[in-house]
Parts: sequence; C-alpha cells; structure tokens
Amino acid sequence: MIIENVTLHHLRMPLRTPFETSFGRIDTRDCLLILVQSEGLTGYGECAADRDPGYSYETAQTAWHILSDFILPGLTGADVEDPADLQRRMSGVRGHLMAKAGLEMAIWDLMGKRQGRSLQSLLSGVRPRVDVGVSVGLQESPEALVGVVEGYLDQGYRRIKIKIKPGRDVQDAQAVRRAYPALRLQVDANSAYRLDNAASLLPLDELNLLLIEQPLAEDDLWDHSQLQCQFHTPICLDESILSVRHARQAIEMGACGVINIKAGRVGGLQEALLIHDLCQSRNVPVWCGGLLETGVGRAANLALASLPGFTLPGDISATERYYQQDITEEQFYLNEDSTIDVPQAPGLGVQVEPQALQRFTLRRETFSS
Ligand code: OSB
Ligand code: MG
Repeated sequence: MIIENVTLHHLRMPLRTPFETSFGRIDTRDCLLILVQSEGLTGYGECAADRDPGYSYETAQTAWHILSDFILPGLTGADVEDPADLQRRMSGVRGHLMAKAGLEMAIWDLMGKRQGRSLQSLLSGVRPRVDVGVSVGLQESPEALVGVVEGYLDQGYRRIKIKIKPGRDVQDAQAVRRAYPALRLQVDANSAYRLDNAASLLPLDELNLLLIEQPLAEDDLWDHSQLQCQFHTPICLDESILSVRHARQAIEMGACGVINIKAGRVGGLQEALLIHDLCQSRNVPVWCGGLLETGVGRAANLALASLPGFTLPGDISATERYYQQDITEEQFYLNEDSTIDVPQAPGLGVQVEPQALQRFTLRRETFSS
C-alpha cells in the first residue's frame, strides 16, 4: 500500500459526564485522529494519548511530535505491506506506544478495506457480539456511587468496575456490594497504592470481586507479585503491561491472575494479539480495556474483544455513556444481554462524519512526501 499522505487531527471532545480516577478528573477527552490515504482509500486510526500525562507519559502533543517529526517523514511515499511492516519501520523509535498504535490502527483499517474484510476477520475474532461492562469514576460519596451504579444497571450493564484511591476504596466497594450482592463487580486503582499501604485493601478480598486492577506502580511487577500472595482475588494488570514480554514475566512471577489488554497501551493490535495468544496458552483470562475512545477506537476494541481468549467483559460501553456527539456515523448500542455488536463492514467498519470531525478539531496538518 503506497502511503500517499497522512493527516493528523488533534481532537478535544466533551464527555457527557466528568470522569474521575486516582490520577485526576477530566470533562473533555483529547486524542489524535489519524487519516492515512492510499490508492483511493482512507484508513482511520485513533491515538488514545490524552491531554495530560496521567494514565501514561504520552500526551496528544507528544504523539503529534513523535509522529510528525520522526515517523511520518520516512513513511509518506513508502510502500507499506501490512501492520508488521509498519512496526518494523517504526522500530527505531523507542517507546511512544500510543503514537505507534494509532498509526497501526489506520494501516489495519486500510488493509481491511483493500481486502474487503472486517478487522474482526483480519484478527480472527470469533464472536458476533461481545460482553461488556461500564467503568464508573470516583463519585462524591458511597451513596452517590450506588446511585450511579443503579443508573447503569437500569440501562442493562451486567458488569460494573469502580475506580478506587486511598481513602475511597473499601467503603465504596462495600456499599456497592451491599446494594447488589450478586453483581459482577471489580475495582481499578490506577497505581494509587504502594506495597506498604496496600494492606488497607485486604477487606476487598471478602467482597467476591472479579479482580483488583493495577493497585501498585506501573513499573513494579515485583511488588505486585508480593501483593498477589496476600489476596485470593486475582490482581489484574493494566498500566504495567506494555508488551508480550512484560505479560510473560508478570505471569511467571505470579504478579497477576488476569490481564487487561489495550491495544493503545501496548503499541498496537499486533502486540495485543501476541499477549492474547500467550495468555490463552497459559490459561490466564484477559479482557479488553478502554481509554474513553471515540467510535473509531471503540470499533477496534470490539473487534479485538471478539477473540476467544477474552473471557471477561470489556470496558467497552455504548456511545451514549461517553459522548453526546461522536465523530462516527455509527453509534454503538447496548444489547439487552449486556453485549455490543462487533462491526462487520470492511476494516474498522465505521465512517467518520466530516462535520463532527471539524467541530472537535483543535489542530490539523497533512504530511506528504
Ligand atoms: O484504567 O482502565 C483505565 C479510562 C481512561 C484511562 C484509564 C482507564 C480508563 C477507564 C475507562 O477505566 C474505560 C472505558 O470505558 O473506556
Ligand atoms: Mg485500568
């Protein structure tokens, strides 16, 4: 595929409701939308780096810098065979996995459109719809949290994740558990604890949670292995897993019992597939995490989550949970059985709506050879 030109859009989209985690509160979400033109087709990719370096060190601006100054100059005019070829061409750039993942997504979309195959088919996904849940941010009080959870249960979500941080953990989880004794419930700390204060989380082990996500620092597999010894509930790693190598080491160390796979975090769908395959061979359950993506990134998440090893519900919610107006013509809806349909049209299977794109674009530039 000859890459004729690449256009970057820095987007800022208002969230329907503010989203608060242990690393901060946001009411708008930034990302880069990447359009790759090749032989009469356009591939879309979404780079999930946000405005602030809270979840990851990457930001929309660092991704713009890495793509425009280091990756795109060698790419425009080139003949890129497939995502693996793209990854080889980007291998001289260390890190910046979200920037690379955004571009890789556009190459997958192009390849699917050229071959008339859905991303699901290219990835060997098997399910026509995938089990999903919703990730609920920190609220004012445990009572307010139970109210928000009730609202999502009324909409049909059958798995709830709540965000926790020191001082807002055991009581919040206990309140939700008391209100809903049989709910599929899990918690996510986004690295807010250290091994020496994580003992405060021990009462969580009595709440029959599906998992405890990323309690400790992202660069600390070893301490996660020490913490996992103290809990029956599986620890799930998110921020700590940036590659299939990290995934293998975490499993062999006993640092986790579950892995959250996000293609953006690990440099793209290709690496995500390797982690999926490894975990399947080691009997480690995985699920598809989210980064408040637009319809473009959500389409890719749905295709990925349709692989057989994704045995826990994903953080992939309906469009209306995130945005009043999305950039895709297609909206995603929750089915009555707490699933969302996987797009079936070629590539990602979504169309970007030009007016919506324009409305949310802060900055735009086209790069060609
Ligand atoms: O840790 O999973 C996370 C959102 C932004 C950054 C990190 C995380 C999240 C979520 C929301 O939990 C998942 C989603 O619904 O997209
Ligand atoms: Mg997480």
